Amino acid sequence: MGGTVGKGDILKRTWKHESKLEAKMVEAMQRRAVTGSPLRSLNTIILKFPKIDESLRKCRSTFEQFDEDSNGVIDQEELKRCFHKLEISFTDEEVNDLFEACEINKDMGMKFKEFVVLLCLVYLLKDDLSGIQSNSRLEMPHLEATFQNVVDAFVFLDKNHDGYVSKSEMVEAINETTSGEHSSRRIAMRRFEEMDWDKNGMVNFKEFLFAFTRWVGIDDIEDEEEDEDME
Ligand SMILES: [Ca+2]
Ligand SMILES: [Ca+2]
Ligand SMILES: [Ca+2]
Repeated sequence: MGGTVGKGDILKRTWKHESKLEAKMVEAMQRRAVTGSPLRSLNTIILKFPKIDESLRKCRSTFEQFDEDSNGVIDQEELKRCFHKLEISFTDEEVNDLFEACEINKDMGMKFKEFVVLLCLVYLLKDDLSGIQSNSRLEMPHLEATFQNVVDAFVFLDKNHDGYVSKSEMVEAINETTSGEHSSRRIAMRRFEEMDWDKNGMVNFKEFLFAFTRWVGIDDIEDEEEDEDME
């Protein structure tokens, strides 16, 4: 089997976490992984793309609602009021961390896609972050189901449950799907490189989310290249 988890994964895992938030993200993901993923193949995820896309698009109205001055971005003050309405009471530090985690320029505010990523991170972390009561929900049931699908997809790919998707895990997932077609490794590599933003050889949940939103198609059309390989 070509998809075993190599030594490199273990070395990279000991890298210092970028931030407290990233550490929380990895912990949360490891906890979710304990119960495993209901997904059995990459295809089951891909089949869900249209539904996920539709559900994420519905967030657009939420985004517009919180973009109070309708300038196309949500700034930090608008976000704080947004969290307030969702009954999430983050500290300023946590809001800062979230902005940083999503690599959002604080002066510019966040665009729709970054908002989706941020909400999904909040969903993942809602059991950990101080501001969210254990009984607090995002009040968006369809969205929670969608975010759960995304988390399941990540857990499916993260075979060794360390909170990161490594290159070999990606190859393994693609190989299972395509039963060893010779082009599959190349496709897996390309998918992986798309995901691994900071090129550190591991994909964390945040990187996965940004790639995922692109795959399901909530991005602007100009970003769509020859993406037929997944089908
Ligand atoms: Ca705004
Ligand atoms: Ca892993
Ligand atoms: Ca990375």
